Amino acid sequence: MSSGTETHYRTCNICEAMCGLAIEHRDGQVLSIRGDKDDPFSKGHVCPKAVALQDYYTDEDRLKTPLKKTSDGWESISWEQAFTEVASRLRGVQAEHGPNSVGVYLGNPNAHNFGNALLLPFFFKALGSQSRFSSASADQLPHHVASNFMLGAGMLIPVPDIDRTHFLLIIGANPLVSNGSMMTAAGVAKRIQAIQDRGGRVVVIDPRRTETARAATEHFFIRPERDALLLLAMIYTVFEGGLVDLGHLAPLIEGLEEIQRAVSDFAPEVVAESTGIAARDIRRLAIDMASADSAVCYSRMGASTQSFGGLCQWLTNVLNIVTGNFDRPGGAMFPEPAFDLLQNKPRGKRSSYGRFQSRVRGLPYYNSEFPVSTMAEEIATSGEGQIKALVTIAGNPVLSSPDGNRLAEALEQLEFMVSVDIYLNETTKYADIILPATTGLEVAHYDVFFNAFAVSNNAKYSPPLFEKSKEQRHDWEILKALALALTGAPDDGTTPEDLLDLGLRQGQYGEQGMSLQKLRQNPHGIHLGPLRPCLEARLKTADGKIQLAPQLYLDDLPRLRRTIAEAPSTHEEYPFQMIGRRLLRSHNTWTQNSRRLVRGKNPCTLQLNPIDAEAIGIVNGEIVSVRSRTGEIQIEAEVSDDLLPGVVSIPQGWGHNQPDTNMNVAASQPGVSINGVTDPLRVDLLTGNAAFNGTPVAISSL
Ligand SMILES: Nc1nc2c(c(=O)[nH]1)N[C@H]1C(S)=C(S)[C@@H](COP(=O)(O)OP(=O)(O)OC[C@H]3O[C@@H](n4cnc5c(=O)[nH]c(N)nc54)[C@H](O)[C@@H]3O)O[C@H]1N2
Ligand SMILES: Nc1nc2c(c(=O)[nH]1)N[C@H]1C(S)=C(S)[C@@H](COP(=O)(O)OP(=O)(O)OC[C@H]3O[C@@H](n4cnc5c(=O)[nH]c(N)nc54)[C@H](O)[C@@H]3O)O[C@H]1N2
Ligand code: SF4
Ligand SMILES: [Mo]
Repeated sequence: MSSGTETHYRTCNICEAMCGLAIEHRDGQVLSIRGDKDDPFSKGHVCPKAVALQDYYTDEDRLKTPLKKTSDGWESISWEQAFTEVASRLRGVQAEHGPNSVGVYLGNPNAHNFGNALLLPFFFKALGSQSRFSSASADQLPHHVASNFMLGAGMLIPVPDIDRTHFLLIIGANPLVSNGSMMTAAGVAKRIQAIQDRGGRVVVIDPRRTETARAATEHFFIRPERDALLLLAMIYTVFEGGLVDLGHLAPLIEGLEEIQRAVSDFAPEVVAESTGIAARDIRRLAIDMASADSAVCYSRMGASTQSFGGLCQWLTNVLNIVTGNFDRPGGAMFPEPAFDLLQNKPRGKRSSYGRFQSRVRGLPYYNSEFPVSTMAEEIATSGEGQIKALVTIAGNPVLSSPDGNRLAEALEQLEFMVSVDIYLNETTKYADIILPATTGLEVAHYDVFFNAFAVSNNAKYSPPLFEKSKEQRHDWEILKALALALTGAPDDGTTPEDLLDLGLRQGQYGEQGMSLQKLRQNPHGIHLGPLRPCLEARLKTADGKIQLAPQLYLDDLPRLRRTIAEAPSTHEEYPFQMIGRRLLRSHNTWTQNSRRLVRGKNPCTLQLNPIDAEAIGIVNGEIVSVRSRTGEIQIEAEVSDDLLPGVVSIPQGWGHNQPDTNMNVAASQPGVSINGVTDPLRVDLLTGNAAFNGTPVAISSL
């Protein structure tokens, strides 16, 4: 190492995997970014996106000072002016149209920034609006609703104990590319290989032969949105074979008989044709899972962002429970994080599911939010309670939410919009004021959420590598300044570090000396041990029981049962079913402004099976039209037998070709937005989650 070169250790904040990084730097410049082999959790794993963190730091397109839209274009204004104007405009709208006329949309990076997580409550309290939305309802909402009703807390999430299991059943997730979600497990590929090396099995259920499917022991194609049927038939088989084994949780389980009754209509023979999986395979899967030394079913985006996302996540838990694999090593387990979001949550206080219905379409409110699928109509539909102003915080819903074009039209109707973001992009271009935040290497980091989904217990704090410049503000500073400007309250000086330290000291490792100072002394992070059975102590239901059969799930079964008789696609006009996919070299909509990540061949293609391509006369590489009820996009076709016939796949997070945006690198490989053809009317009616998967589309040559 040459003189003056230092190594900084931190956790990557891009995705959920919590990879430890070792960053060599000198004189304010990054020399290299590698996996930190001494990080006890990630053990040196990284993906190609980690290296791009330096690009966002140096990115010339990134905004640094507040911008105000004027008739002559964007004008730089001072922070003081920005905060005063934003507060007075928001209060003005509320004074005229009521407190709920200001909407807020939170995007995914909020979950990767502890300053946002800890300061947002102050901002919300100051604003006093119930019109809140987030990307959670285009993502993992069904997981939270299932935990809320079964375990008493939406944040009490079962996580696959991937490092000890003997049988991993993956439904609708592609962790080899996504690096795991609601399963924080840096280096998933190695962990999946290790299951097979120790004589265990990995089975993937997916309409596409994914990267994960290729690495698994076995893969079954399934028709989109039929996973709940498969799960019911597996649970049926467990009862049929007398294989129910509740293990140590037996005294805590309520509702076993109701489950047995509920699954009695769903024998494997009944669902085989509909799912596309043979009855004997379904039986074998269920029996193998029930008789494995330990086993766990893990279902994710493919099983959540679909019309039966709520049922899928409930039934995933039920399957893990009835096979004796809940809260047990090798099964679905519960992390005990050092900063515990459930620390002060009393028993018997479930979240406010359905306390309100959305104004226009009556979708359920959950955890103080309405589903994002209803945001555009709540802005565009006049009447009492209409949203007239919007705050977006680290979100790009024009590209990320269903029918983004319709949302863009709605944004144009707003009286006022403000965005806290790092770019002038497809969403923030509609704002009147953009408040740019620091990001990545300029920010301190601690994972308050992903430690709660991690496959072992760990804690790690990363200070900023580079000090932000004087003109810049952190997200949390912006949120706090807005809260103070809205209320006129004085600043009491609270920082996210103060709140983090308090939580660490009050948490379950506090007595053993856990604190922010201790984490500062351990820059690689501290391992706190493997997951342990702990559910009985962590349960938050009023009676301390696990509710296996909450009524609202039983009531949703007839809606699912009706699909058994339906053909795979019931739309003559739109005969294909579209699903999404993720790409290793991009994260959602925002990482594409790194040149090293968007080099090479266009990855944003429509994949379709050769049988389908031939039937409609499409050749590989051709630009084709994809049409749905909501719109049309044009995209390059990639013919591949990885897709089930009748199903087509398009990546999410693309479409950086809009005028008036300034992500110039991203524009060199723009791709197209899948959400130009997704449909906000397609939701899981139980949770309100967006049903991206299975969108009916038509494909044709241009
Ligand atoms: N069709 C389809 N749509 C999908 C999905 C899908 O699979 N298919 N996936 C869904 C999922 S899982 C998700 S999570 C959502 C994501 O939806 P969003 O959260 O709306 O989208 P992101 O691309 O994560 O947007 C991040 C925004 O934050 C900004 N940003 C990045 N870092 C920072 C920061 O440090 N501070 C601030 N203030 N801003 C920052 C970026 O510039 C960008 O504008 O998309 C959903 N949409
Ligand atoms: N590289 C990269 N990593 C990421 C992200 C990224 O954009 N890029 N985004 C991050 C975010 S925000 C999230 S939420 C996670 C998501 O992490 P994952 O859940 O692993 O995400 P996907 O890769 O979208 O996997 C969904 C899978 O479901 C399949 N599928 C679609 N419809 C169905 C269906 O009806 N049934 C079944 N069984 N399968 C179906 C798809 O083919 C796909 O393989 O990834 C995170 N990690
Ligand atoms: S897998 Fe996720 S956390 Fe790890 S380096 Fe890649 S983007 Fe960062
Ligand atoms: Mo997500």
